[in-house]
Amino acid sequence: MAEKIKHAGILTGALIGLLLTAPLIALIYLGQQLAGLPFLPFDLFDWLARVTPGALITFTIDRMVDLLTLLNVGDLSEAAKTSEQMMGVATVLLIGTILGGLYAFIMRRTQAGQSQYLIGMGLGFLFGLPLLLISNAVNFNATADPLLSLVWFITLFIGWGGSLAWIYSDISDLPLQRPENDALALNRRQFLVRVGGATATITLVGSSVASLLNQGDDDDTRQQIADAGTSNANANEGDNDPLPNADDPVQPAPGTRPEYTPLEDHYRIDINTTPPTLDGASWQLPVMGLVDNPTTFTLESLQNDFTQVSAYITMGCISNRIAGSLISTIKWTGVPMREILERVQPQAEAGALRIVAADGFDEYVRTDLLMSDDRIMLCYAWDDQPLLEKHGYPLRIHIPDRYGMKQPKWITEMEFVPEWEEGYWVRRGWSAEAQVKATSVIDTIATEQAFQNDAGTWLVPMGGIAWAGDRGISQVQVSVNDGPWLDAELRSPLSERTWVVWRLDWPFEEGRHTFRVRCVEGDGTPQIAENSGTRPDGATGLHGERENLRELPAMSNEA
Ligand SMILES: Nc1nc2c(c(=O)[nH]1)N[C@H]1C(S)=C(S)[C@@H](COP(=O)(O)O)O[C@H]1N2
Ligand SMILES: [Mo]
Repeated sequence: MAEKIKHAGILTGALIGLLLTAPLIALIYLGQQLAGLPFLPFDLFDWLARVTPGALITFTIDRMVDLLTLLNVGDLSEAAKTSEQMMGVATVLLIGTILGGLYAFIMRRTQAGQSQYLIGMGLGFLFGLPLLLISNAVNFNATADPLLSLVWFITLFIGWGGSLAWIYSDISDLPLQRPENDALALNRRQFLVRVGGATATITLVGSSVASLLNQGDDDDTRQQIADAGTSNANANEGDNDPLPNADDPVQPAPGTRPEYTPLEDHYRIDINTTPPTLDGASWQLPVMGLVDNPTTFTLESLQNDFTQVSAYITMGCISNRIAGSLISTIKWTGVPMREILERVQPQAEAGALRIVAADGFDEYVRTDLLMSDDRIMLCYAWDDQPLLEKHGYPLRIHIPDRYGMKQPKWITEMEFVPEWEEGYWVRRGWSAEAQVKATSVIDTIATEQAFQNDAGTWLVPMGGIAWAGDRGISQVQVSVNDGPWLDAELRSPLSERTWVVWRLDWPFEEGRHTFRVRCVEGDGTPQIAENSGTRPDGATGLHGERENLRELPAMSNEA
């Protein structure tokens, strides 16, 4: 009769599961960096974000943004990405922990001493298989051979399960307390500490090597960007391509955000933890459906066979809060959509264009709108260089006056269909039209740069931006402590599709003040003052800043 083994507890099993999942993730990361294999934790998060009901995912993202705002994290869209990535890794750790506990539970229940390795490896397989299927469905970046991928992950996950069985059985063989007559023997706790040490070492070494490789990649892309030629990002600094309003007498108040967003600072929002990687040379854009002349375009033909147009454009995300950072201005270059329409000839019954992107994102644009707005552009360059991967390489669309959610990146297919339908975010409860709401923001109250006017009055420069899609800004006003609305000066914008920089030199008064800003659209429509959150139509409400102004630094210098 076999002796009954005293199996370690479920918590111990869970702990072993956790300890083994950390190096597992490190090795997956290493595989990504070394061989372009998919990084499953990110794919898992991307997939979760897709299958989770819109309201729940929006709620979660909103809470996350709240938290990050509270923590005062500098770049919100970057930070949001980082925490999404952390959530992906944490989910995989959690699954590994649960499976470790489950393994211990099975062992205690069945006393399956003989088949322990089979059970462990089976669990490893069950762990890996769904992740692999998910990755297969959502990952567009992995460049590795799918067969290599299969072998790699089966080895890793079965190895994970085998190690789980091995460590668990070793630990179950050990006494809880060290036997008094054997100074070299370990007890369970000491053994676990050793296991922890070993897994931590693998995790650390694996992820450090992968990080180093990753660093190299970043340097490469930066080099490519540098090589790509002239950049507009420093157009302010007076190189060969000055901004069109460089000579405007109204200069931004010190501390106003850059009127032209440097490419590397442009906000980024999409449903991917890492952007799809498309090959521009082999990429094709079929424009099909209800058209007389279905045509497949290459990137080269879009760049060479059609008119090239450029425009300074401000884009904002519908989930940008009042005074949030999910809004930027950059130079867009591409083909007028009109010329594509002329080529393919949409039929009378083509009610809308369905645009499909490489990441599974889709949007519909009404044919009427495409026909009536010549500014709609298929865009292949930002800041005078090919789109960066994260911003939609090789092709994205620009539609004036709409939030970013209506403007797919990484376009792979266009199809004219009979009727307009709800696109990706609309199906998840966001606005069908997503027309930009007027917004105005105080960027700076530059007490440090206060100056005296001819009459000897101290003036504090303050300023910021105002934007109403393509509808223009006719007036910006500031009110101090709910007093009268003072007119700000408006700098001529980079284009009728960009934000307007405003400035007000305010006669200094000591004390605790609340500054509030509002704008008026080009046609006289006032900015909506009533507060409403971002969902579903985009945020409204006035931005305010509270400041406790003591004596000005400049005034004390004077004294
Ligand atoms: N294919 C695809 N296109 C997309 C998205 C996406 O998730 N997938 N996100 C949209 C949203 S919500 C915004 S705000 C803009 C942001 O573009 P940017 O990241 O280049 O600034 O891209 C839009 N286009
Ligand atoms: Mo967005």
